[in-house]
Amino acid sequence: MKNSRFPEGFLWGGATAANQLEGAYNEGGKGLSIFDMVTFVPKDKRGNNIEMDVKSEQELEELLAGKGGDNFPKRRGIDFYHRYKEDIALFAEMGFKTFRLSISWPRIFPNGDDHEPNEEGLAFYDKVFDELLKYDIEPLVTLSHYEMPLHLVQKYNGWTDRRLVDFFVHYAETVFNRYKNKVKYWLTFNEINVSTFSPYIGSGILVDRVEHKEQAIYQALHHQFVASARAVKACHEIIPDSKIGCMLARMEVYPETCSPDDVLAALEEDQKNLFFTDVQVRGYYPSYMLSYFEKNNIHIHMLPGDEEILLQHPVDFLSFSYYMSMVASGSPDKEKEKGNFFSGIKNPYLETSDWGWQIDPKGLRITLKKMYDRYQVPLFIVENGLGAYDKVEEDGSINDDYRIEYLRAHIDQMGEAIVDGVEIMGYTSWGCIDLISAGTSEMSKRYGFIYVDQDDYGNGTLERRKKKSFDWYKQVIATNGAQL
Ligand code: P53
Repeated sequence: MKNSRFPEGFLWGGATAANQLEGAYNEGGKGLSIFDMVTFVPKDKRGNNIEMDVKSEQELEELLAGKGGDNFPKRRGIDFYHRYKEDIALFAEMGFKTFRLSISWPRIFPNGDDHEPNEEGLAFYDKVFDELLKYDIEPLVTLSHYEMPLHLVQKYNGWTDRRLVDFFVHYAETVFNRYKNKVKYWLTFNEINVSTFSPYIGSGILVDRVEHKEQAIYQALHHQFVASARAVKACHEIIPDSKIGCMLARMEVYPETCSPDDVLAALEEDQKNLFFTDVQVRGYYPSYMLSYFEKNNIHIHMLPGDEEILLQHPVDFLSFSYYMSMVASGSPDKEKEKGNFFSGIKNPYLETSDWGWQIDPKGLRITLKKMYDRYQVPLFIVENGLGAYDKVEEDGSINDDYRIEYLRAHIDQMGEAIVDGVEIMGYTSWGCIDLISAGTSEMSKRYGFIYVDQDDYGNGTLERRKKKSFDWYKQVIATNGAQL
């Protein structure tokens, strides 16, 4: 299309994660993953939006003994494990150029510290990748998306233990070697910054086992940075024509007012978010973070060679999720209103989703421009979308105009950012098929172009049904974003 703002070969598609999609949690030799232990908590019993952490040894023991609840939605997912052919055919019908999925680490190494991989797990992803390639859909594969083997939590307290680096690199090399002719686009750790607010899901840490929580989190992150850089190195060696990126939950932060105090608070919030990409793209720890560590009595233990590996093997591109923006205030005792996911301050210029996420399409353009200025590497939006309640009408249709509106506005701003000079590789909308929510384990928080008949308790036929947004997105891709 001549009038498109998007470059030729732009990678349009959808994004998912194994733990929210596959189900079959105990089939094909798979070991338990951390998210297999997270139960559904009904809305009226939830403190806030994030209920995904297992916090203590005792809590984990109870869950394993079957005493901590019986609704584990991520164990069932949406049964992609058995229905991937049907689902991929629907993605192909929409014209997907790429499909983002994760490999479930415990399908390949059930305990995480095993020496030999599980052939049945490897064979499953061979079939999935072959199916995608049959339709010319490029797989975009996340190595670790909140689904590390549970055994690594039990035995090592997750990424706090340096030995995880070797286990992860062995896993990464195994899948690079196996899929080197099928997969060219890779991501290391999904939303690597998630550990700072969810240490169990981000790093496999049971917080009751550590004395200094922040110390443990940042030490675990150091191990992940090193593991990620070594994976980058291995990926380039094993698959020379590959591209491998990092992945950040991008939190664009605005000052509440133009008061310098608020501006400074917003800047410092932003630095805490950009720290992760500073390390992974620039290749070294930024001075503001070293200062933060010093002030908070955090000491990162590094081995000789760690700094070199970070510097020598930065990522090829930067990918991120974008759902909302946030507001920071410099006055600590100010009453914070509820309504924002993390900081609690409401932006009066924005509307919120049914889950209180503040919808901000222009924030996407701002964030794209800011990150491209800072890093000068290609960007990839690998998650964006609207979690909403959908209604199936009597005639079977699902009229998700609100979703179309959300995506249209964001894609439009992405187009404007390209016109502004930002280099963007692609866009994969989150949860292109309805799946289990990461944050709340709900099925009823839906993101898809494809409806899946299942409720929060696992009732339903699992039948797939196109929503109104299905045909809309199909036309977006067909016109390379010219017709929104
Ligand atoms: P759900 C928090 C903030 C932003 C993104 O989230 C987040 C989270 C964690 O909930 O996670 C990403 O399902 C994540 C996906 C997740 C998606 O956003 O809670 O990478 O796994 O499903 C949406 O609505």
